[in-house]
Amino acid sequence: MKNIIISPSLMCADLLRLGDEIKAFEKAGADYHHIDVMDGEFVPNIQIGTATVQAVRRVAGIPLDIHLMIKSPEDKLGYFGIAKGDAVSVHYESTRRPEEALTCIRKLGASALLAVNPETPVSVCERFAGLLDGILIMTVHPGHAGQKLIPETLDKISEAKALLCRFGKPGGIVEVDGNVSYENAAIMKKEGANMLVCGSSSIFDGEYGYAEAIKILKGIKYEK
Ligand code: S6P
Ligand code: MG
Repeated sequence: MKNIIISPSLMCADLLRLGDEIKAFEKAGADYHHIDVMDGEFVPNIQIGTATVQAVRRVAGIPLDIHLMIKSPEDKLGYFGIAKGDAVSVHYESTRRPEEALTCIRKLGASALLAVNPETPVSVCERFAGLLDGILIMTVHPGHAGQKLIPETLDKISEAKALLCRFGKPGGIVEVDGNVSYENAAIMKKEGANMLVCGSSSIFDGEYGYAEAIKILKGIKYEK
């Protein structure tokens, strides 16, 4: 069975109990903590600041998956305490200097991902393929949890996988973010996604406990 990486979105967690939530995700089998950073400019919303990212780091026993939805991320990477083993995504649409951002992320020992908005073709990643450890496909518009999947984005998952293979990275990360429900996750995995951001559509919907939810998303048979 393929190894599916699970990254719960902290933005959807109970923020007043964040330390407990972090421990609960880890106990349940999460692989990363997904942290959405929004600057109110690249996206209208403002979320999860640098002090919180560093506080999460202090208690986290697994790496961070930092999704930067901020303008000119290359100028701000130093604020996040990026560490070896993390995954860090910068948006193609947010910067004129993606090479600089990706190079800096890799120098810090993290995996560098280029994120693409629903209307951005995957082909924009080709120019930067040599610097990429993966691609993040936004399956909703960045900025808010609780949105509906944009079906046209599903084809982009297999395109991202094919692009990474073409550039000699068959094990590269193909991350999907947005309305990753149990049903949509099955389709996304078939298309080639190997990293799932889990939010209000799955592990936080209250249908299962975190451990059961993660087992289902990973494709491990779960019997109630
Ligand atoms: C959205 C953000 C996401 C959300 C996640 C929420 O801009 O990047 O990471 O937190 O998608 O999940 P859901 O299931 O509510 O779409
Ligand atoms: Mg995200």
